[in-house]
Amino acid sequence: RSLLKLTVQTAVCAPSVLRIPNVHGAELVLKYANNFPATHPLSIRASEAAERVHLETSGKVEIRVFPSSQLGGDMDMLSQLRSGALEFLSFSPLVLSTLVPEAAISGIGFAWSGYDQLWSALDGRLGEHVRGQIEKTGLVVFEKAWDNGFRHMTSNIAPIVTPNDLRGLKIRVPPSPLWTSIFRAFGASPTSISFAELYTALQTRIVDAEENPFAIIKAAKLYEVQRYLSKTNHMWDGYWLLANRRRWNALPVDVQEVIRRNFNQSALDQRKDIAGQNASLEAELTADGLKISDVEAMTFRNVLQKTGFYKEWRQKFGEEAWQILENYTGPIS
Ligand code: X2X
Repeated sequence: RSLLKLTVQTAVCAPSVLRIPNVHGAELVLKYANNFPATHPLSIRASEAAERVHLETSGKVEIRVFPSSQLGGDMDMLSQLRSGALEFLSFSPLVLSTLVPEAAISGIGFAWSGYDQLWSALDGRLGEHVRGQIEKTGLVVFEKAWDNGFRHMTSNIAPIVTPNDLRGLKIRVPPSPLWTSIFRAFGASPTSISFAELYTALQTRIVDAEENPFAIIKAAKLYEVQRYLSKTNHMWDGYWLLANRRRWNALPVDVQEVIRRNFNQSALDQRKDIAGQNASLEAELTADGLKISDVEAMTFRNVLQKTGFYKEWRQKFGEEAWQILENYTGPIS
């Protein structure tokens, strides 16, 4: 079945058939969602991909974009995706680990020397391995991961400069065991809160601290409710673009190709956006009122080593995945 060819033939043979009942004129209306602000490059580039799909299919395929947790918190969106109520979802590999434990491996603390190493791993064997695990759960995952970024810690209380500054700190983490585990290892008091509730949780002081990449801190205006930022780069997080398999398999193969190609392309565009923003955001966030400090990353990593954090996660991820990771990063534990 080919929707595109079918449309062309229909157009040639019987133009009147082109009056399609849908108000937008699309034959296929699909939904895409994420938890990012609409102004973040992830949402902007996803909308661009949807527009290109619309154009390339001559208006027959419309992908409606729902940014900013409009369809619910992380776990709600994941269940909508699994049930088929939602066709596409950009999802953090760390949060996905509640379903696919090995997906979180790219987020292990203080593992990466930088983006070159990270993208070669995710575009290479590590990404392939993780996508294989994701597909086993019945989801479809596109090849190119999107960037969220290297994460930094922010707080309302005091600058976080040494690992000791984390002791007893009420810090929000996204819902994922790896996140809770890393902040417990530092003696902090982590609480899992969906991104949709983060701003309010900080504003009402349910928590005093959080951690996110520059681009999110900017786009979600977290500087309005936080005073200090420490450039910890403690872990990387990104997004896989997931699809519901049943809904995906129901699409004509040529439509699948157009969607996959355009979203993979937008992922690469979005990586460049984040790289560009990273260069200027530190100055912007300072102007927004955040007091920014540097940290000695090694002192944090040493704590993780001493508390057995790496040992524990190596066991959880399994030797195969860990070896693939270390082939890119060099020995971590
Ligand atoms: O929830 C977060 O902090 C965010 C937006 O970075 C993720 O989706 C992991």
